[in-house]
Amino acid sequence: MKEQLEKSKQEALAALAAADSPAALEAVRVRFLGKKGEITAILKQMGSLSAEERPVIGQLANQIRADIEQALEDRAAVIEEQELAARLAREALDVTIPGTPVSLGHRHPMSIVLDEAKEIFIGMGFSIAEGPEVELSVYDFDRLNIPVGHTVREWQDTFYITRDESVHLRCQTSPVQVRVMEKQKPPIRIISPGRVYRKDDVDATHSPMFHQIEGLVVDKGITMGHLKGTLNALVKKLYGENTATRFRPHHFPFTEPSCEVDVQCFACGGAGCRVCKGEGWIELLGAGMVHPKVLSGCGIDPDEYSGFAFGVGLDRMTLLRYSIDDMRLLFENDMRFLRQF
Ligand code: 2U9
Repeated sequence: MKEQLEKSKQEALAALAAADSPAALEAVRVRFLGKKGEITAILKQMGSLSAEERPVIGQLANQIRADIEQALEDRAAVIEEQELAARLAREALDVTIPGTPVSLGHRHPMSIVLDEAKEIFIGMGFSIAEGPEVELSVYDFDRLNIPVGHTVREWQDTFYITRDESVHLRCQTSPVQVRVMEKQKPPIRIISPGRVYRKDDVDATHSPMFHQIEGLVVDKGITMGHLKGTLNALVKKLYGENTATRFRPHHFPFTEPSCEVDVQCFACGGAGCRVCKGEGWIELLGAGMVHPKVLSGCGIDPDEYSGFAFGVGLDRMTLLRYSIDDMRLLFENDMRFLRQF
């Protein structure tokens, strides 16, 4: 029996040395120390031993069981360590490797100029208003004193959505102001930047889609003086404190009186050059006092309130600002051009 026990012990130690996973270890434990294991089976035969042999074999069996248990524990520790090392190697994360750089874009030149204009107007107490690009002709034409038969309502000028001409792509952002006037009582001080559409052929100064910033102020006692003060402040902030302006009479259906505003050429100081085409002045925007018919059409009493409005092409402002001589560059998304800003 003693030999049997020693043999089992040797076999158990050899099996443990060969075991390379917790599952293999468990199999060895069951094989030798389990209820039906080899050592247990040997111990069950102890009844056949003499009274002198029994304690000796019993002690030896306990010793061997303890040795195997100890060997199991040692081997388990080794396997655990090996598994951990393997897992660490497998899941190694080198936090010192430089990350993949995220390539950040930057603002389009028109966004830069628009943001600047917004800042200036917000500084003067204006809010920003937005509205739909697909607009009802009632808002874009009728309410603005542009009756049926006016040239901008012609098919060659306007992108109509419906055959009855009641819906079209807005050709100015003025309907945004109309919508605000309908909802809000004066005082009103808003600008409405956005895309507008006209059926123009593309060339260096025209595009069927361009951008406007329009503004509207309505309150009691608003005069042409407020209009001039506001637009002069805008021009000086955009083009420098010493920039001179010129207000010329003009006609718009939605304002009366109306004017166009020129800035003295910032390239030549008014002497005449390529930028101002020899004029000394550059046309920048249109403006005027809101027509009484427009006010009353939007539910505002023209005897109580008056207002001024203006419109400026953001594209044109951007071309002037950066001395760009072709509008198409703003829309072509050529990175060689855009990267310069
Ligand atoms: C309401 C009443 C009046 C908006 C105005 C202009 C003058 C103007 C164009 C110039 C060149 C825009 O970029 S452009 O095509 N605009 O000259 N726009 S007054 O007048 C309004 C707007 C809304 C209710």
